[in-house]
Amino acid sequence: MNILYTDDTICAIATAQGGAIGTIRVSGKEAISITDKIFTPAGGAPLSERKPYTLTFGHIMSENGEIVDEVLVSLFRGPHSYTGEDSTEISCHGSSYILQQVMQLLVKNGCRAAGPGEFTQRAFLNGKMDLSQAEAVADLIASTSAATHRMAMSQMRGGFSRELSALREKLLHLTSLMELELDFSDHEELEFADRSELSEIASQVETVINGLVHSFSVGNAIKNGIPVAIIGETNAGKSTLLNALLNEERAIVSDIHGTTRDVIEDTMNIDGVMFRFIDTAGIRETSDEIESIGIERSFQKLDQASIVLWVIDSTEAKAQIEALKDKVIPRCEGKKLILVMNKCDVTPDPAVFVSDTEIFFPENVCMETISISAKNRKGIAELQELLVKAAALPEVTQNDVVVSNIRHYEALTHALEAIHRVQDGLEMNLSGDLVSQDLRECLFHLAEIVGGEITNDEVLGNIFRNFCIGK
Ligand SMILES: Nc1nc2c(ncn2[C@@H]2O[C@H](COP(=O)(O)OP(=O)(O)OP(=O)(O)O)[C@@H](O)[C@H]2O)c(=O)[nH]1
Ligand SMILES: [Mg+2]
Repeated sequence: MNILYTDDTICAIATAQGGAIGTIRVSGKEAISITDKIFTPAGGAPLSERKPYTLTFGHIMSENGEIVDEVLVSLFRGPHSYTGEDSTEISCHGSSYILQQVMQLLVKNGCRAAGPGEFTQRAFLNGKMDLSQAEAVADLIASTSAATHRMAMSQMRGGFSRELSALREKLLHLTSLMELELDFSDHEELEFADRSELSEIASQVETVINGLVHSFSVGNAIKNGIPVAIIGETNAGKSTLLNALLNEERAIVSDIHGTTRDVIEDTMNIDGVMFRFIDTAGIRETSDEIESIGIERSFQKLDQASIVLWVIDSTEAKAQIEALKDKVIPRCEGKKLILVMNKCDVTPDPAVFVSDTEIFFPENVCMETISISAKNRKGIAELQELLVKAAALPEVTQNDVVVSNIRHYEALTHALEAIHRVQDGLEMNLSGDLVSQDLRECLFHLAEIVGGEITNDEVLGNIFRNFCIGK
């Protein structure tokens, strides 16, 4: 699909199968005239002579004069439509046979069947919304919880875009001050904005970008689930615990040490909070190359998680804690760590271990202990309660700007690096043209998010490919 090919008229079924009503959208220069060719109004003028934003009842007629369906057609004229072009929406009875017949008639009369996201792509290209808003449309359709819905709604309505445009204003102001300095730098008698004022503006910009970058951990947790790494020695019962938490035999369990070689992930909603559980390869000394790679991944997942379930076989608790504490605990700084004493069915009194072991917990490791039997599903409900408590995601409202899209996060991270260089440059009294270069880079990365003139076809293609057809 040529991403910038928007001259033709497109059509698509916009509703899911199986409903009572099915809607077909048509958009493009000839949307109204093509719809007129297959639609006979029950009375009065053809669509092309009607006012926009009206509903017209009538029939879709087949080529041999048979009635395909009784329908309602809504009429929109560009630029005041979703795509910014002339559009119609044909509401039929929701039979997939009828919908296919109407699609075929449209195509025979000059429409092209739309690819995924093509309507929203046109809305973007016609300036109805920026790229971050277009992406929010997809998020809104995919939203499955109050929090994902609120984030997408705020982004689609332009909350994020407004924040970015305020940043852009500030940066442009800063750039113009810098450039003034450059233009007149030969005139030593002239005074320019003093650099502490420039630093102040740069620092305001830095604070906002930094806040946005940090909001991603919340946004990502809401969208993709809070990452919970399940780690521990081999045979501690990690995979058994994963299966218990997911209530499904997801991972292979066996009494052979080193059963799990690769990372296994799945999400589960507990009390309205989405968790992403990550079972990992058991940590032990090994000469097996593949197992070593698996163990490396276990540590990567531990680093990326916000909650860590350290599963310990309580029949050998003390030894297991001693063996791993130096590898695990320092990596848990800033995270919630839950020591899961497993196999409590075979250890009658598992209350002793932690106090019995000399462990140093850095101040910012928040640690809890719980005894369970993953195999007998004992203590799982209590563990779930602990998890929900540990999750403690802030309440997101429709007014909050929370970054949840990895593309935006990456662009913001680059913008943050650039503004840090600007700040350093100002502090070190670097020449204006060097600082200006970094300022322009910062602006460039912010513009990537909303899709300025620099956005290339490949980026657009990647974004809209993931949409559903008809949107
Ligand atoms: N008695 C008892 N046995 C358990 C419990 N949980 C797990 N097991 C057993 O412990 C053995 C290892 O379980 P897994 O879940 O495969 O352990 P793992 O930690 O995933 O092991 P690796 O993948 O090798 O790192 C299996 O034989 C399980 O049936 C439990 O609560 N009580
Ligand atoms: Mg396992």
